[in-house]
Amino acid sequence: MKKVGLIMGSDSDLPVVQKAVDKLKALEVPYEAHIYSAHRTPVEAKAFAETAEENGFGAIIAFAGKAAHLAGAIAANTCLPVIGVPVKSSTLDGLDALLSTVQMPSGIPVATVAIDGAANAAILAAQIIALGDPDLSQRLKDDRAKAARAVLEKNAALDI
Ligand code: RP5
Repeated sequence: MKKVGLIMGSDSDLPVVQKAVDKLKALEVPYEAHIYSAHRTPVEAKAFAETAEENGFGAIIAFAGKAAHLAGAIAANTCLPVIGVPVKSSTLDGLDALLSTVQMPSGIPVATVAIDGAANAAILAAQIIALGDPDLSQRLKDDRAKAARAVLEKNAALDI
């Protein structure tokens, strides 16, 4: 199975990244995580993106806060699908990171999820990998059915 790359701009992003790790583990999707910054380590971030396809990755999730250029910088250097997670790590509550991540120029897409939306990023990455993996596709369907059951149980227990 293809791996998911998890690239974060700083170790201060780890609590958000962990939510994606938890979801990928639950779905049994292999992943590899690195700290590469678009600004502090641009050479390493570029090298990762340029070699990601030959290194067995099928999708990349990039996590960054503040002036969040990481997802765009990764996307600029690979044709693999890139998912951006804007991280709430500043006095602007993550809106800065959201706009920096989502407002990509035409031709270089970044599939941007919600601020701190790490679980959805992991699910989306798994859905991409599942296009070539029927077993993973079934696990995603089971996971969604489980989530629906949880809501319906809460509905049945609602007493206000
Ligand atoms: C971004 O700047 C990182 O992704 C992080 O969210 C933010 C702050 O980084 P630190 O100053 O905490 O290392 O590049």
